[in-house]
Amino acid sequence: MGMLMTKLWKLWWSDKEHKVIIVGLDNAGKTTILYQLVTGEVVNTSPTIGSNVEEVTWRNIHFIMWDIGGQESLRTSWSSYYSHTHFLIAVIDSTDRERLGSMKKELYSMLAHDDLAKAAILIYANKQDVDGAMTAAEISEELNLTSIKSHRWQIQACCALSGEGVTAGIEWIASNIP
Ligand code: G3D
Repeated sequence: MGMLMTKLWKLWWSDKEHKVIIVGLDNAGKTTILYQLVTGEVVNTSPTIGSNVEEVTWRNIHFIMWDIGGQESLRTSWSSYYSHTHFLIAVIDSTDRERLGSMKKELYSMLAHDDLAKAAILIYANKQDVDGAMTAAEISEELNLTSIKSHRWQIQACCALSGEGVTAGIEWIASNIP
């Protein structure tokens, strides 16, 4: 009976749509990652004003992905996207040492938000192709990720231009669907 319930539960979940929001500072690579997932290709991007939304199907799992503009003036509106979010993807430009502190502040403010209390967090350390980029381990340390006990989280090094590492992140998300 237990096994049957588990199978039925998984079937029900695979039929559901899972809301994912993609956040990060402007220029981090959010839109490039989104369209890498949708089309498997790099598309020309321009700064996101408001949001882009796409449906992504990954191994029969349906995701609705919101890519939210990251310019400073738009960050105050991020919380209006939070309700019913299952997964939060935070994209970091690993070459942008100067603004990692700003991203840390945004990350911890998101973790404290009630609407994200149950969301699992995937952090992409993007732009790993660029010489001198911070490694995922460096970013993890700077962001003090090991202190996060309230949420499931994962950091994944990636290059949105080639797609390297992007799939591994989505696999982590898929494996964290209850
Ligand atoms: P955003 O949606 O977070 O604002 P975009 O960021 O997806 O628009 O990307 C911003 C710029 O970073 C784009 O360059 C994009 O091609 C580049 N970029 C995204 N991911 C990577 C990556 O992994 N490596 C490198 N080298 N560049 C990346 P442009 O020149 O179009 O502004």
